[in-house]
Amino acid sequence: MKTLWQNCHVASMANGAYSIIEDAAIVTEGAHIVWIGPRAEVPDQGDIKTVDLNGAWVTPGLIDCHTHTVFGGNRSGEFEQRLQGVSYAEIAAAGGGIASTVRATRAASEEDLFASAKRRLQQLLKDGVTTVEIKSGYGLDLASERKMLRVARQLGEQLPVTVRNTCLAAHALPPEYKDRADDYIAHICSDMLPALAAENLVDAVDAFCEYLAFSTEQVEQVFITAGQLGLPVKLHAEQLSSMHGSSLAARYQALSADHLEFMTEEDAIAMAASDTVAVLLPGAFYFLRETQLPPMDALRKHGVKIAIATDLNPGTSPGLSLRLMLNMACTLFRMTPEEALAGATIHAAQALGMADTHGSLEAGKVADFVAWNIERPADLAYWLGGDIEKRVVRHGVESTF
Ligand code: DI6
Ligand code: FE
Repeated sequence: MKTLWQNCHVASMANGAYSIIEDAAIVTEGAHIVWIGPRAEVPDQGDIKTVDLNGAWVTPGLIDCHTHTVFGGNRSGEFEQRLQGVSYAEIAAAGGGIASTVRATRAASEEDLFASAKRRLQQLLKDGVTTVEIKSGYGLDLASERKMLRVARQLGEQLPVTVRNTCLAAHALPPEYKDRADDYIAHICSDMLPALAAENLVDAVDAFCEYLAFSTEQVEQVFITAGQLGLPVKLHAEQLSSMHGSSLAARYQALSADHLEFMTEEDAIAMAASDTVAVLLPGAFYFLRETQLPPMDALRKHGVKIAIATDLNPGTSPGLSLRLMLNMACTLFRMTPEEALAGATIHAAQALGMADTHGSLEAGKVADFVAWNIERPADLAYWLGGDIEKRVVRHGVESTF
């Protein structure tokens, strides 16, 4: 059965621009879009169900392409410490930071992790997200990384959202490998990644390339293993310092390099050549009170595609609204609302390797879209959070919340 969605305007985001269609219509069949264009030109569909969208603006379903939604515990105490002047690096060096979330995540049951992650994910969904990436990386041993990735898979089965799993075993050094980072990387490559991939728990592989995490040489070992397993790679790079991890990511045809405040123009040139998406995370920039801006001019000059994500995590970005991140991308990074929306739709889809099927509204693509009760597309980046009245359609079916 086909459905005709009409009485709406569309920002299709094809080619990374609004690509506006006023007084539009969308025809879906099953989970896919079969026709989209001006309402006056809809081809005769015969018997069809019709839905009136009351003049709403329709965009692709939002895609949050970088999150750490699954974790145990709470770090608001560290937030208070940082407000007293203790730095993120100092907290990490004293055994807090990522290590404290690792302790809490290891101690949590799969059921508890699912319940807390579900509450957070529901916030994102209520904000129009239809696809989300979820990273592991707070387990740091095989059983705990498996537990996190199983919870992420379950979230995708039980909630109206497409979940992509990323294995971030190379997020931090677990305590049992203290001063033995090379050994931990070898364990990831010979034991953890092959086992988790064999259990179909991994869609992509990520690492944290940073002086307080892993070196480019260590990250490269992880990338080589991912390649042998047929998995695409991504990288947390140049968040706190410049190590040219983003150039390394580009050499390995990474889907994305993420954070990037300290990247150089040479890194941008390398990323453009490999069509690696720059995922910018204004929530982490804001929450850490970072002052070094990502090099927006170099990214634009060399045509690097830019995505925006929440980085939802307990330490550096407890962000539960992707639309709020669009606003921050405009205010803090001087992006336009149109660039920001492309960053949470078509460019985010590319950062997950899904641009052929998701991220824009075109015939043949998956029918994931949101009909927003707004006056202009820029309103999505204008309001600071809040709950905009909307209807969310996923796989051609309206979601209820
Ligand atoms: N960069 C981040 O911002 C998060 N991970 C990473 O590699 C922070 C994770 C945390 O502090 O818990
Ligand atoms: Fe992150």
